Amino acid sequence: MSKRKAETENLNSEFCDFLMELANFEKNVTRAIHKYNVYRKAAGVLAKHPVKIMSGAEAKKLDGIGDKIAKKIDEFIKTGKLEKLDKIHADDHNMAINELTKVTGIGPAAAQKLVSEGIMSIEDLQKHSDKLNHHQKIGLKHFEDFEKRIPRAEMIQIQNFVTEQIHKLDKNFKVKVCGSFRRGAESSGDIDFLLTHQDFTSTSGKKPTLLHNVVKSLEDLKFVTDTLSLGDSKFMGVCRLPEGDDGKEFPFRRIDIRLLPHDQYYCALLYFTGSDVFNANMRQEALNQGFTINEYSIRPLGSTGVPGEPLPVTCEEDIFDYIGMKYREPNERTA
Ligand code: DCP
Ligand code: MG
Ligand code: MN
Repeated sequence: MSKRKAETENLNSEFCDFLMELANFEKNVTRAIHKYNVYRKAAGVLAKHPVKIMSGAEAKKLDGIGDKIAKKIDEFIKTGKLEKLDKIHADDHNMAINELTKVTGIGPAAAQKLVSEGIMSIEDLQKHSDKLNHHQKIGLKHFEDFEKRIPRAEMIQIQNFVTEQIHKLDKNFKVKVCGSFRRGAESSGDIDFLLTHQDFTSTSGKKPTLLHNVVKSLEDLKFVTDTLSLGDSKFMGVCRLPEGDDGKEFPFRRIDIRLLPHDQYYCALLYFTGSDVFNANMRQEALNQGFTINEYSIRPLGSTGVPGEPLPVTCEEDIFDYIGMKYREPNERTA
């Protein structure tokens, strides 16, 4: 329980809120992913900081907070607002793009195109759903439910429901919930399952039926209700728990399931545990140390920058060790 405290008690939430708003603006509107990462990292660092920040100078002492963000913190403390955010809010175009990207399947590029065609709101989108692909249509259909956070208690119910079903199918599956849940979050935006199977290695050939069978059985139970995309190793979809004894219906939830060969399990576990900002920072640190990490492997970079063979990995700690980084527990991987 105490391990999760960092994610629940945030004494700097006011700053985090405006930093996250700026981050989303950079991601969705200006499409400056680097700036997005900088704001997200700063928000993550402040969220974990155990005391309330009283000035920009104080914030600047923290890792990941530079001059520009320190100035914004001072401005916010002094005036209670940010001029940059006021300007963003005053621009309908920006606000519409931000709004449309809340629909799963609508990325920044699609949102900008829709807005340029005059679609300024979710309501407009409903009138023009012919412009959307299958994924986006499902996203729109469940827009309200997908905006709701999933409480940790329900995440545990989903974890147990799915794990039990998969083990009924085949006991040799390993089932792990990753994402924000594994980082200890009190609520999550979706649920991320990572699967591996005893007989499945990266050299044993593709096992296309393994994941398809899992999805099929969850559909048969009426737990999985929609498929957004399904490949041999990745399923994105929609699920809902059966109603409880009190007859109350659960909201529809976004579910992702990935299947990886077990020799790639720990790189996948690290990747899917995130956070996305933590991953970006760790990948950069790996490059600095002459390695390249992705969701499948860690490989040394030769003098020419060409990656070598994947290194042996038997746990997450191994990956941190290779690049000389101190091990971080999942709940410490916010930024
Ligand atoms: N991921 C990543 N880079 C991305 C997207 C995802 O490294 N651009 C990794 C890290 C994430 C994990 O995949 O933690 C799962 O992605 P989610 O979008 O589900 O993010 P979270 O589970 O972290 O948060 P949420 O509670 O919003 O689902
Ligand atoms: Mg998630
Ligand atoms: Mn996800």
